[in-house]
Amino acid sequence: MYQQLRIAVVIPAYNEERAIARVVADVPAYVDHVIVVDDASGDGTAAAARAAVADRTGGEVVVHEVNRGVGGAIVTGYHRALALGVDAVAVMAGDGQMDPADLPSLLDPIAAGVADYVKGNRFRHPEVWTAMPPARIVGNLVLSAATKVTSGYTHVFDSQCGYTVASTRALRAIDLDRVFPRYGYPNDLLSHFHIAGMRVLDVPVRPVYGPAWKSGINLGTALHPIPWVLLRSFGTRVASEARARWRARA
Ligand SMILES: Nc1nc2c(ncn2[C@@H]2O[C@H](COP(=O)(O)OP(=O)(O)O)[C@@H](O)[C@H]2O)c(=O)[nH]1
Ligand SMILES: [Mg+2]
Repeated sequence: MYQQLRIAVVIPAYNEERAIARVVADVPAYVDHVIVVDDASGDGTAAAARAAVADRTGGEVVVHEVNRGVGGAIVTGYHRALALGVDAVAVMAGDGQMDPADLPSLLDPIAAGVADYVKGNRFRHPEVWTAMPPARIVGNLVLSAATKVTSGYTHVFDSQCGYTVASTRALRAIDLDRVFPRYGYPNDLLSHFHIAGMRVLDVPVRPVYGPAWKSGINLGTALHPIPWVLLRSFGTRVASEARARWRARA
């Protein structure tokens, strides 16, 4: 429980056998459910995750038979969290890039009832310019600027930050299974929330890039499919909101 809220943490994990035990162990004790989603890893992630969750009540591992992508793994975790009846669901990556000390800042606006979805913004943290690799900074600035336009949330930045908390109200307001499942997922998710009229906020979080840092994102995935996903979610959002305005007038 955190301020009267029952909390689940969803941890998407793909080939994270070395990091996953630490990530699970570091989830704060006030979190009621820890759901690790192993996205059909080729290594020992599932076994390592099972051993890690055995040490805490409310921990479980869901295993995908086939790889669905980071967004697909998060959506599986969201469905499970909704079934468990929690009030808010956080996402913390299986590679340890989220600092558990930042979780209260993400939960507070939900607990106070002033936001439906809260995400991290590493550009509001002083360490970003030294901690984040330069190529990442450039790519992120471009995608974050584009996502302001496509999602309609002009006050939101650091679109690629995966550290988030959603209220269950927000998760029920959209069709989770229609959100793009691979890289481009966080950008598309924001468009879905905008159509549903959800209040989105970003809060400073610490950028974490450890010595063993790696990512599935490269220039190839950044150039394809993310721009197409952005175009599609922009088109869908604008069309859907125009239809809603037209219906309200009629
Ligand atoms: N690369 C990759 N990561 C996945 C996949 N499914 C789940 N994940 C997890 O999603 C999280 C974010 O992925 P990562 O490649 O680190 O992205 P980045 O941190 O945004 O650069 C990690 O915890 C991965 O283990 C997948 O299909 N591919
Ligand atoms: Mg990562």
